[in-house]
Amino acid sequence: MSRAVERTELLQLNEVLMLKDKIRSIRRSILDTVNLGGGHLGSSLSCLEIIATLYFLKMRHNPYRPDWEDRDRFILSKGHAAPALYAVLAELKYFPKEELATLRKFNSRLQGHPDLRTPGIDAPSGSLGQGLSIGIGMALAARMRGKRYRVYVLMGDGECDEGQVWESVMMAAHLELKNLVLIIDRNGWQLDGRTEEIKKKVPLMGRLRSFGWEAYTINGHSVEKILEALDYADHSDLPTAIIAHTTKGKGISFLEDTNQGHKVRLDADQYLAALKELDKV
Ligand SMILES: Cc1ncc(C[n+]2csc(CCOP(=O)(O)OP(=O)(O)O)c2C)c(N)n1
Repeated sequence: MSRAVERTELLQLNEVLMLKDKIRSIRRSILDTVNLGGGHLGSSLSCLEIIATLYFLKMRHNPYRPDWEDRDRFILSKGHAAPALYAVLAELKYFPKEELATLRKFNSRLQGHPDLRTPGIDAPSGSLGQGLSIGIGMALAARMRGKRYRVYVLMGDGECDEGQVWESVMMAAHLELKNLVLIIDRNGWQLDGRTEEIKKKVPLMGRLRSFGWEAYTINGHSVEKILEALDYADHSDLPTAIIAHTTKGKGISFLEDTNQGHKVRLDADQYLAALKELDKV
């Protein structure tokens, strides 16, 4: 192995370690934000590593120029996980961290679901099922304008029940949008219960492949695996779907893999217990 390769690998290892540290403090910041303003705690905690890896290690973007034309685009199609996205954007200085305390307040730029008024938000979302369609438009625009930017869409597994998702899955394959990456937060829960009890999603990967996508499954809490999958997608000739297996409520034992944290504000004892645990994740 050449020295240059060794150095690149070392640098990446360093970046991954630093990001894991950051994720630990961002998880606490999400807890505090939701504790003050309310919101979807469990749904935010399940996708934090995905959003953080994209913004810190993968996407080309510039917090000082949120509307830079050549930036990679991110669409949080499961818009109710906005607290996770806001916490990452604040860490990157898209807006002051103190603003997180205004979540869901009147006149705040940080509403319960992403809004274009917020620096760093590329698309409004919240009505489930629409993000991939928006992503297709952006990816197609990049191709038509000869731009190199890539488009990342994060969707919930319950969200896959929306018919529009499958129309857009078909369209992206038809258009061979290789600059489009869909990440599915496969936490196994949706609003009314376990995904497989509400409407079977398995075989999710097989379905996506049969629609003409590149698709694979990863551990959605492993920064290394997320990064590897995203890097792999750079070389695909097809649109890519990454099914990221995650745990709803990750990091707070009494919320983990339950739906209790779907939308919750913890009481004082729970909040303190959660804080203690998050320091250990
Ligand atoms: C079109 C639409 N219908 C219903 C809702 C209400 N809703 C908010 S979160 C949610 C569950 C989503 O489940 P999933 O996509 O699995 O996300 P998770 O919170 O489990 O990560 C629903 C139905 C919505 N936001 N949009």
